[in-house]
Amino acid sequence: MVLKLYAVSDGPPSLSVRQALAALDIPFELKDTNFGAGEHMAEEYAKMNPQKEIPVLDDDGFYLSESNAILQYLCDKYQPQSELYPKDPKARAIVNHRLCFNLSTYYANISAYTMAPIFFDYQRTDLGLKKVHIALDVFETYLQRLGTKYAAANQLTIADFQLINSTMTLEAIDFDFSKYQKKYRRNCSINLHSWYITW
Ligand SMILES: N[C@@H](CCC(=O)N[C@@H](CS)C(=O)NCC(=O)O)C(=O)O
Repeated sequence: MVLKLYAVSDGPPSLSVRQALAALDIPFELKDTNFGAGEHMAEEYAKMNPQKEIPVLDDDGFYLSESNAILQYLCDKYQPQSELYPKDPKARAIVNHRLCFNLSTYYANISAYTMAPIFFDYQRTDLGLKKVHIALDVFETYLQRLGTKYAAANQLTIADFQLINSTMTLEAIDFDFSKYQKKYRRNCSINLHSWYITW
């Protein structure tokens, strides 16, 4: 049975999974989930994901949420040789680290500033902006220390999907990136463009 992905258009975690599916060349059925209409709050949806969050992957009745877990599962099950999720323990640990960093800090700090005020009753505050800069400074440090072309390696990995989509939400509000190096965002944009347009 073909994989089903419950996704919301423009939601960074949903976009990451769609980019990975396209990059790994895995056929899937897109189940467009209407966030505005609260489709993810329905009882039926909660049976797939009690957290009531989007995305959810349905692999023939095996339901998986949390986009990091979905990305890892797709690589492990469908393209185990893919360099998007390297096998070497250290290389994989760096990818896993960047995925955790995105979930705990980078996306958390950025989305609270960029997305929460659009969808919920939150304000953009100086403290929120400070937290965005903390996240960007730490990410910049990781990029400089590792010295690779992408966030976790010299090739694109699943961590880049998450990190670049978090960053993209700042671009959407015309955030001033002049303090930060452009190289990483430029490298990712070139690579991701072809996958964006295949959707
Ligand atoms: N940690 C989750 C976060 C997913 C997430 O935040 N999804 C948003 C849409 S972009 C959502 O479903 N939010 C529901 C809500 O806040 O009620 C993941 O990575 O999959």
